[in-house]
Amino acid sequence: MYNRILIANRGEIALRIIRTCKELGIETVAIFSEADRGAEYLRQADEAYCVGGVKSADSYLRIEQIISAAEIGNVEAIHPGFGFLSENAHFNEVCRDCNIDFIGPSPEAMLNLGDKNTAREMARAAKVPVVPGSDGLIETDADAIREAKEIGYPVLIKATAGGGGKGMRVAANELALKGAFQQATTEAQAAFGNAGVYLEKYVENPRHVEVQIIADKHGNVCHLWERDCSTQRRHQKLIEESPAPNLPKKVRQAICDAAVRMVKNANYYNAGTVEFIVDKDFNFYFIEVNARIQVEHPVSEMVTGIDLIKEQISVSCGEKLPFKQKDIVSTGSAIECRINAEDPEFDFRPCPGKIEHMFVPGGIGVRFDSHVHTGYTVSPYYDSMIGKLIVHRATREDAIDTAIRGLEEFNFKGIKTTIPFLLQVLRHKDFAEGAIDTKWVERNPLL
Ligand code: MV4
Repeated sequence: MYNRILIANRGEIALRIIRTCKELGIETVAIFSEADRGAEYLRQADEAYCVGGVKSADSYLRIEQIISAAEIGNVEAIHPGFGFLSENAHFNEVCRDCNIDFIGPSPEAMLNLGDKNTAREMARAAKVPVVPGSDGLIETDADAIREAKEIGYPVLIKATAGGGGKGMRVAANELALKGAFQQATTEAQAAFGNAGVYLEKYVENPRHVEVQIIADKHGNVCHLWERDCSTQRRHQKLIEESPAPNLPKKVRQAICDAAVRMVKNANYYNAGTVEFIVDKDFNFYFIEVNARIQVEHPVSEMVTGIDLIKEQISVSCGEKLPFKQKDIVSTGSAIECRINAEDPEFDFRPCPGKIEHMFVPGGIGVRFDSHVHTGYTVSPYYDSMIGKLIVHRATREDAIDTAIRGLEEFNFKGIKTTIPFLLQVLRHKDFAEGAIDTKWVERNPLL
């Protein structure tokens, strides 16, 4: 096992990783920007180095500064967390060149899966269902029109370098397609430096179901069942849960099996998530692979009892997975609510500032993953997520009740949070019925 690792991240996930390292007897080196200097969570690390200014581009994204901290800190590995450099294949490769283990997949697997059209072709090769669509990238207007006629309208234009909803456009007919194709190409070039786009049949109001994977470097791949992340707004997830409500047992098994096939075929190791959309008839289609630990990983930890950060670290240093698929049992129901410093009454605008006072829930079945405290100042420079309330109970009904009870127990003074909005969703009959799809929030302008 490693003696010492560097955490190339900040806030909640940095603290989450430090906590597991402590339990494993691994020393930790943290990095911080000028905005995070002096933050309480950094005291939990054994060492901490400043890597630059308040902007992410001047600190958490500066590869040479992070590698310098890793050299000075004498670490054997870097955990990238999520966001920032976590899916940057170049950083991954630089780590390898510097003889530092990147706690994640190989740069090659990351590069292949990072290209959505390539990932889609890999899914096809692994007999994982993909949405009917174009064979490869679309080069011209005429290409687009011919393919769309075959697929049937409406079609969705996706940027191959996109993902997470970036660079997508719906076209309802041939006229709209011509304009949308040109726009999508231009936008993709500007945003990603890659103009490649492909077409898919547009699936109306799908659910978002994703499968948590953990794989070692010896070819062993296990899934930790699925999460439903349909409660989202403008591609920002708000609530995630496991198991997915109302998913027929056979479909659940088929999605999890498909995710394992996908990852095995890609020679992927470490933690990853295979994302699917599910239509109203429970047809499921591969969307993309997220080659990192995700924000919502705790719901899978709660239902399986597996510490995913621990397994990431141990497979990274070459250990075999300590369990077999049949040992991974999903028990009860877990729900995660993301608590953001945003004002839901004003279009979820970020609300940075000082937390003058805070009270945090606890009790049976309650976990709060967060780095904030009374007196903490939420910075305007980073993501507005300040913590995650995760509940785990025997049944989904009880989990909803505990989540509501927990959210009601919070008391934040000084900043606005998404808690009132989360409560409205959890109290809604559609949520109780497990009837939320990815367009639900946009169709229900609450508050
Ligand atoms: C789709 C789709 C409908 N049809 N593909 C958005 C994020 C990206 N990961 C894939 N996304 C979608 N792909 C086809 N062919 C609808 C979405 C989508 C979505 C997917 C998952 C979670 C939330 C979403 C919100 C809007 C649209």
